[in-house]
Amino acid sequence: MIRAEIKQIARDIRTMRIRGAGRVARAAAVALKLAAKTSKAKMPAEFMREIDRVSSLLLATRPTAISLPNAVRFVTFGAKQAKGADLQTLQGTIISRADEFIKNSKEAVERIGKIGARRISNDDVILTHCNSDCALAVIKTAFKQGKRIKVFVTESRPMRQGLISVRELTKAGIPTTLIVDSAVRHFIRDIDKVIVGADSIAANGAVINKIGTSQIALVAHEARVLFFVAAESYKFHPGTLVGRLVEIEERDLDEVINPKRFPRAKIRNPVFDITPPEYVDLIITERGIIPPSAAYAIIQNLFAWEPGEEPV
Ligand code: RI2
Repeated sequence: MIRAEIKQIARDIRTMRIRGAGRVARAAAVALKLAAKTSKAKMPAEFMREIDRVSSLLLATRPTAISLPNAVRFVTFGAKQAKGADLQTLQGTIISRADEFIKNSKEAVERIGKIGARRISNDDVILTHCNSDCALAVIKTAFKQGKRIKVFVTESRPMRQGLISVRELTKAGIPTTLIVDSAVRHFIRDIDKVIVGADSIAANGAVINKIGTSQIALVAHEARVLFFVAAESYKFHPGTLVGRLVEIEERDLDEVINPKRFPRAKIRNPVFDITPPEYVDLIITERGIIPPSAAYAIIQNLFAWEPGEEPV
């Protein structure tokens, strides 16, 4: 039996009450910690079965952001390795790994803000898409450092998470302009730098992010405007090293429009797209700034797995 609070976290991730690849990952760590803390299991094997069930529930919520499986893997790794450990040790391991993940994740966003802010100059006009804590950390840190900047934010249909960014940026006192997604090319000449987040980054440096990102990258490329991605290292996708393709989530059609209004039309709602590495100038991670071609090395360094074991 999975506890109601844990099921609620999974539901909140699925319905996007909890959203943003980093927040989703941290929520998964919280859910696993809760499962470990409240478990009534009497035996280690029973406890690990419960943890597996909670992991599967979490992993089934959203398919694209690799931050979620990477978080589950990080939190459960120690317990899975601890063959023969007693129940208390296993519980303790899950709880401390969850705390560690959450702490590391928050610190990573802060570091990305500081590292990325160095790439922002006075009088820069920045464009961001959707709502990414990492991208906004860069912008807000630069502004706090006293850099005079202005920000354009795309609405980000269908869920309009751009409005969250507008609220956050204006609250911080940053001059912000809201535009619809299709206005990017119209305004691109006013923009110095594009900064977006990522849900997954493939071994070849391709960036999977909110639908519309790749169109913005194309427009930026054409206009020779710099295109930055801000992402923690747990957004890098280990499976892509062995040829795994990243699944692009397609969500409810109701998010686009009530399908009953157009009964004869097919409606599609993919919520992420893939920006090829050629359009990405640099990736800002908590470990430093890398070109997209270094994604392979990051994945190799960070995600160790046993020979024969499939990466996530
Ligand atoms: P941070 C979001 O996905 C957006 O695509 C955003 O760019 C990305 O996660 C990364 O966000 P969704 O959950 O982790 O809105 O930087 O579908 O906050």
